[in-house]
Amino acid sequence: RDFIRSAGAASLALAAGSWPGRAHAAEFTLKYANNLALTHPMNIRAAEMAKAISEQSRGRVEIQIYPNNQLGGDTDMLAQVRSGAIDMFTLSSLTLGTLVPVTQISGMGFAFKDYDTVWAALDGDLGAHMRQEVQAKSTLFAFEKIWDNGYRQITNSAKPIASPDDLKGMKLRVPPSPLWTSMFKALGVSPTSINFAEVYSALQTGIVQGQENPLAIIYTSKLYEVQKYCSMTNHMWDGFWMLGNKKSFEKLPKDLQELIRTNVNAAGVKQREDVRKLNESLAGELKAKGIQLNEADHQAFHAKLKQAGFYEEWRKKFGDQAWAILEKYSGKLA
Ligand code: X2X
Repeated sequence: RDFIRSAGAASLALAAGSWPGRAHAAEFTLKYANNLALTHPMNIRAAEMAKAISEQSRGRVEIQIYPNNQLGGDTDMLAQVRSGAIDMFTLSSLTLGTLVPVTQISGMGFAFKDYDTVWAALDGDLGAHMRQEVQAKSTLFAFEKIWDNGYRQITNSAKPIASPDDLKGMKLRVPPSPLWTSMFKALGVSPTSINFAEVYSALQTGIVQGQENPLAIIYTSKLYEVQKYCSMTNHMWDGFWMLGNKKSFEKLPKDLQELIRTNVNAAGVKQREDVRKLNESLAGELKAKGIQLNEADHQAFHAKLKQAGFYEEWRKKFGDQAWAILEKYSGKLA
């Protein structure tokens, strides 16, 4: 908690654009937006990253951070980074799939058995394939090292979820992405797509009863204030691509592009360690906040997805080439 509290102050200072020591206007200013709380490791490491880039470029480059949906929801920020209104944006690979469909492939249910497998895939040819598609089919590029979100768990206000049958009739929210909707339809519910910016209020007002996210987000976005149960389904891993607007970066001198790339990727790797540690340590904190945690039957969820034809549906959508790369890491899914 001290780790979060102290670093939160650092990112607050930076978010206000008032980092001490910057004496003059920068030659190049890049706007970076995200959808997470200031205390989430994403913003803690982003604040450090921005400071390092400013110092190493001797003040020539300033990264202005707009955290916590300050510039709108994910759908708005995606439109802004595509147009160049903002220059950088960390977006879930699945929500990016509304623009470049194949980037949803990293969110396949139960695809990665552990973090070694996640990074082997995402830092390997699966991530490379996704980045090539982003580069080829949009005005964006994705930095090499994807940032971590974590394994996702289901929270709700009604009851513990042990198996898919417990989801019956439940009003669940998912982020905007065809794969997320398809996954929960396969599990037997009709999920509602809502940008993260509106999730807390949607839970508070009962528009939806539940949602799914890693523990680090449930904690840092205080969803424990509007949820009673958290069921450890680990139904998928999720990550955030640090996206850049191609034109914004082409304007920069090559040496500054390289300096930014090195620092962005270094911050992403540090953030992964923070998120893994946080996700592994928060069960006690969440219990203390009044959340009732329970283990869920992963086999039952995995079997339900298979029986519903979820894997077969997405193998056809992603195509054999991408699917073969995925199964190198996941093993046979469909
Ligand atoms: O929207 C969500 O649930 C979040 C914060 O995890 C993502 O950005 C995918």
